[in-house]
Amino acid sequence: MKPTNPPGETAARKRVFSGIQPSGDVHLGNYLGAIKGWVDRQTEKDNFFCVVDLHAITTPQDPDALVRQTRSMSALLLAAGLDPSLSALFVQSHVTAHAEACWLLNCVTPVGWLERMTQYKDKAAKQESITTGLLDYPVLMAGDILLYDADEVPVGDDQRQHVELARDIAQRFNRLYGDTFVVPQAVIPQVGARVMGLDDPTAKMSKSESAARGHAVRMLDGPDEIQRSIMRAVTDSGNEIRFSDDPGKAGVDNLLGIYRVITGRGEAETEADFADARGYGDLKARVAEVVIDALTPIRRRYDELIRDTAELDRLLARGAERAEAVSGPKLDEMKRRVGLTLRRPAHTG
Ligand code: AQP
Repeated sequence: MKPTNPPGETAARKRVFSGIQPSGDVHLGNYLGAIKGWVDRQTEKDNFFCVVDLHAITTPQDPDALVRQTRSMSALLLAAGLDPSLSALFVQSHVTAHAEACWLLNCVTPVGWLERMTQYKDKAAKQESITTGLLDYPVLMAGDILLYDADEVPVGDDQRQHVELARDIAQRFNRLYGDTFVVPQAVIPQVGARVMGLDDPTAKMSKSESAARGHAVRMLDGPDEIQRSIMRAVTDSGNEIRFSDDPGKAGVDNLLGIYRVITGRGEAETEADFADARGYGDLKARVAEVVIDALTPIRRRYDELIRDTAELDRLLARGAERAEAVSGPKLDEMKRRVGLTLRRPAHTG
């Protein structure tokens, strides 16, 4: 059962699913590449957003920190504007269908498909011992998406390959067992889909690097910290402030991209805004200003929300109930399709 339209509305709203890991510090890349789009379009869609703690444990996590970070991430998404009356927000491990769906999908996914994933290869190269969980990360993600019959998966550019894999898995399951899943589409923003590190504009801004000095603006940084990070951003030895594909100008291009997504200005308008700038110092100062203006209200709302953990937990429980109402029947359908229908008798004695 898919559409959940408000009364009076006829055409089914598109179903949206996306997730974010409660690991490391959330940064400007996560905000501009994913979270901002979720918030801006939530009135038009039927939304499910998930704090993916099962994904987080594919790399080692401190157990107490994981609990704290799962709440913290949830509070941050609400502070950024996710509205629980429009969007179901829940924790992945609260809805057991996700782990079960992953197993069923594992059994139709060739291991070669997973070994080809760029993110797996990058992360595996940095670790001495690679877990099965890390390899299986994209199948768990496919389960997340397919359980909700999501039409759209709004993500940053780094997740494009994983959404394509979810499509391949859906199509293979549909072929083997009959039409079961909607084949989802990745929705990737035109600008902001790959925010680059401030210390190295050739590599994407990343959670695992965000503790490193000068790499990222973290969503909960205060104004001074934001200002310091942006003023230190690596640029080049020139002085031209314009968008460019030249790898040597990637730092300036990145700063202009950040400015453009936050202000909603077009490319030409953005360049015109800096026509009177006196060098890169001016560019950085103005970019810092718009970032501070965007993140300060979010940080203030977060400080309030994180104090009331009981209310936060209640909201997440309500989100999980809404998620279960959709994913539970879908998991039953998957089980039926593959032949897991033998009922266990109520009594053994
Ligand atoms: N630099 C980025 N620019 C634009 N979008 C980004 N995303 C991540 N980095 C950038 C998008 O943020 C969403 C949530 O990310 P995640 O936590 O699920 O995944 P992630 O890719 O693990 O986050 P990081 O920052 O890259 O952490 P590391 O490097 O530790 O794995 C996703 O939609 C993602 O595309």
